[in-house]
Amino acid sequence: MIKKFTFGKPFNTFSCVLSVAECAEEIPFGTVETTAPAKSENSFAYTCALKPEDIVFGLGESVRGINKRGFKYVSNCSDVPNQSEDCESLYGAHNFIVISGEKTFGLYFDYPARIEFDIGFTQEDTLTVRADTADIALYVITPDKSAHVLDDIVTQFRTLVGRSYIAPFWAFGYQQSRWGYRTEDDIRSVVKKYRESNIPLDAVYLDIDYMDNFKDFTVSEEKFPAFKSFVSEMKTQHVRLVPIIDAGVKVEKGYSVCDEGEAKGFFCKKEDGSYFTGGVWPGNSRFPDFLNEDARAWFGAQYKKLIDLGIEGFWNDMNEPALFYSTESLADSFKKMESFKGKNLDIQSFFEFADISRSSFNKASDYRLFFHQIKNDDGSVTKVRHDKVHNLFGYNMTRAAAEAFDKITPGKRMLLFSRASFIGAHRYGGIWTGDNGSRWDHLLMGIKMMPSLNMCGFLYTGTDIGGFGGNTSRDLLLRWLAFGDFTPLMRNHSAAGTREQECWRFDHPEDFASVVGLRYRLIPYLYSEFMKAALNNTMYFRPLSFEYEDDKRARSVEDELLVGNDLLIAPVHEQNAVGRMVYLPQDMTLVRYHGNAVTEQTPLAKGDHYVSVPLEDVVFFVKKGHSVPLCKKNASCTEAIDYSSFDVVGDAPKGTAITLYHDDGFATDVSLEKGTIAIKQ
Ligand code: MIG
Repeated sequence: MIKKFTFGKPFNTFSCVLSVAECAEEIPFGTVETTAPAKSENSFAYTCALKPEDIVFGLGESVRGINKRGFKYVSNCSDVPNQSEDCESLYGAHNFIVISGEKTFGLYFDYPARIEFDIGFTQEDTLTVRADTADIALYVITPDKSAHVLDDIVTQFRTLVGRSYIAPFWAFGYQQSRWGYRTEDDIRSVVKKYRESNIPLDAVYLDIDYMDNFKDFTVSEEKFPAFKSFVSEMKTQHVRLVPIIDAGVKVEKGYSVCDEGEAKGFFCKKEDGSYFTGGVWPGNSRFPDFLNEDARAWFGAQYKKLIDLGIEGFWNDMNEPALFYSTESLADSFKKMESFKGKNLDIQSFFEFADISRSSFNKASDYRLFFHQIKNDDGSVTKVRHDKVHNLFGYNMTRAAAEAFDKITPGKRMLLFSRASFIGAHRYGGIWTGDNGSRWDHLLMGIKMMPSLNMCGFLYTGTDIGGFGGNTSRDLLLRWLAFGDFTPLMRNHSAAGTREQECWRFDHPEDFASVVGLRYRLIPYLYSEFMKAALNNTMYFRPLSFEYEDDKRARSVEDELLVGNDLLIAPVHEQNAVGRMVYLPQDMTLVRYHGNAVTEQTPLAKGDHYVSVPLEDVVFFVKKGHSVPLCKKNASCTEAIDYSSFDVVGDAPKGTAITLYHDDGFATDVSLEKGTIAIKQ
């Protein structure tokens, strides 16, 4: 049951697709205090008590545990190049939580600006959600069923916010990226090495260097003299190229995207009506007004330039939006620096001086300098200051692209994912989890983020495998790939200047061929479970506690996940570990994959087990009585996956019918009825 409570005049975020009637009853479970907006900050506060055994799930892309208790999180889409466990905000704003305990209920705060979730941080027995203005729609969701209440609440919520984005089949293959590929030949040699090493590959990413001077929707002729034929050359190798699109549009006379956007008034303006200018990769840039539907349609139409060259997928970046500086903050910095000139600096003032140049990065005051022109139903326009709707910017950039794809390539799925997001964006694209580092704790952080993202509708998601910042190592990359085998987006990505981390660069590339190869053996199962999750509004990754709700041990497990209906994974995430303790919430079969083959299937009883996992092995578990199909042979790309007959792992009685979801991988018109096939063993 979903109850809606409205405070003030909420901004329409379009995150919900169902309209729920206003509830006249008292708010159940908690209390809301509001104060007149003029009076103070924190004019909205929802408070409820937490019992010691309560778990709080949710918040999508955020740091720390699957259980969010004990910390404060702030939904405020942020460019966080050095994310760590103490970051209150990451790139996404996903205001959905579920409190699980004696009473289990979900809360969704539909609100487009900064909002704070104090989950037993200030006081361990209190949850408080605070926002600066009391214009909020609050949805309270209680279970309709008596069992699997967490799944039930999530499905109700997901029905409220609409079906998740579905990626094309090829985007379930292994993908290689690096900020640093410059030319056609760079990419050719990456692909060649993958093929030579028998490590499968389906896509290579083009980071900002493919563009002409970082100008969106251009391709550098110097680096890619014949882009269109290069795209098709790669496609004959079964590799798709996926270019990046940044939110900032370079200010340059004669650059059509800038000229047109300015002429049509589609960029964000300041109070005085002049255009806002911020610095990002292209230097001085304009920011498309993605909250204005005409601007959105216009920006979306630009993607056609690359689609016409054969491109079938994009990643949208820098759309928090990230701002290295604005004209105003830069002037301010210079003024401050000037004031230090000629002074005899003491060490304190030296530190202040040294901090000035970086103080313009993603500065809160810059987000108050520009406005959106929101079109109302009657055609009138409401001007809204950016900070009041900040968390909708990246979401609407993704929406701009997805809505345009429907027109440019009707009926065909495109790959699309974004860095910044809000609930609602999950209908238009996936997200990746942004700039992590080549660190063991970031591998674990990614594992823990997956179920929370799924709760919020983001199913097509994954981490930068191997780590984005810093230098990866062979062991870290192998362990990360063994987890990445199960994430719908399986992409290895790294930052410019870090150690190159394509799989074939490391000793014994055959070990990588086996670990990545397993992904391709499993894709029929993984894709099928993904599609079921998308079409049934369920989760692909679940914490153990969702299924084994009465099992106290299961409720505390944070580094194991259920993948679909049949599998459990317990990734190794510690340096030097040669195995790990695994808690099995029921009897299961341990499946070991080593050297391109299943080498062990051992039944294990419910309980704790020490499982040895050498670096080149992948181990996963199949529920007792279940079986999972594996392709008989390795495939070098998704197109080569053979669906004609399968091996199975697990212990379902012989002859048990196994069905899979399977389709052409491209059509947007999908349904479980149409896609279900019985497989041959
Ligand atoms: O300021 O395009 O998160 O994946 O490689 C950095 C360069 C901009 C941030 C993205 C990252 C990408 C990088 N971008």
